[in-house]
Amino acid sequence: MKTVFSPLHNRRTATTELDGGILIAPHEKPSRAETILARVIQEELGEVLQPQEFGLEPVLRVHTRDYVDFLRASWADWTAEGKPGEAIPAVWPGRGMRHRVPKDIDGRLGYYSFAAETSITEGTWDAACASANVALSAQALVAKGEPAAFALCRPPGHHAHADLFGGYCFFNNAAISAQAFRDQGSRRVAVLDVDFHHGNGTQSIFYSRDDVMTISVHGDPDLVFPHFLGFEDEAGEGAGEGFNLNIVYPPGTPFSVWREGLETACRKIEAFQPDALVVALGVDTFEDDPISFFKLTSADYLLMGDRLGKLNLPTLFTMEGGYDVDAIGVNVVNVLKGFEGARL
Ligand code: B3N
Ligand code: MG
Ligand code: ZN
Repeated sequence: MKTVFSPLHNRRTATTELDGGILIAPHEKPSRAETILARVIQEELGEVLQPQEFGLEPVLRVHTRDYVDFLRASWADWTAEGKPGEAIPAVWPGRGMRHRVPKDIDGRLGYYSFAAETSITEGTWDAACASANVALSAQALVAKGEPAAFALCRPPGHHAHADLFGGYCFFNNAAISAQAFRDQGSRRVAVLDVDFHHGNGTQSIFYSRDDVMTISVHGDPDLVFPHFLGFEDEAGEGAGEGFNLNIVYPPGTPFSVWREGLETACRKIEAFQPDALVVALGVDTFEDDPISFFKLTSADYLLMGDRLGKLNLPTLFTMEGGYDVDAIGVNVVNVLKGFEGARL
């Protein structure tokens, strides 16, 4: 399987994340991508390619123009006011308030975000664009006939809504890729999110559509991020009714239980008969992940990949979460090797 990787991920070097009332060094850090790349090379998964440049057009199929303009200008707008730290939202349009875009950068940071852990920094725009190009380049490989490709995206994307950043995400790489498949002639596309967290952005973007099915298996949002979306009664709306599925598990969930959710998801995808599959691949389901509570082992990721491979669909993997840097490379490549093993 080919991997697409951009060294420009390194432009995203935030030094602050709001966690537990203090600013810590972010969990979402450059060594994550470098460790995965090293394992891809070590295990000889396949060729590693640099991304092509797609411009903003495919991004704007999913994100609003005003959000993209905000993101591009946000660091310059922040520093122009002489703010000393990284750009962190601290005020939101709460219930009963006006949902209009303020002029001031503090107001705009709140308007275009849903959480405060994710700082915007000098190179964030460059890295987010590179990450979308990585996804689109890998998508193009699959669209042109590769059975599968791995988009080693950083920053991740699945929390980003059409006009909201948060959860370490700016552009929704999985959604942008799913839309690209549709725009290139796929009639139906499925997005399966196996990250520990709910793919709230992906769900929201496709919630009223029946051409892109969204499924996420994740930790109970009553207990974990993103807290306000991802419950099992969210099935889609209007034409999209029945085309969104959330499968929720409690703390301590082992693979023996998690795989039942994967099986349910796979059966729903099989019935949908999509032309392409996008897997939002996070490995923060790992037993030693520092911010999550599932108990998957490194060996389990081989079995996860095997089941995904048995779907026998043209498949794009987009990299999402996973914060145990010592294990992230092994776990990600195990999914991809398990997938390829099922296709032999
Ligand atoms: O949820 C957290 C969080 C939880 C536990 C932590 N510990 C135990 C140190 C620290 C932080 N923070 C909110 C931001 C989470 C963003 C999740 C990004 C992700 O992986 N999405 O898939
Ligand atoms: Mg998920
Ligand atoms: Zn996650």
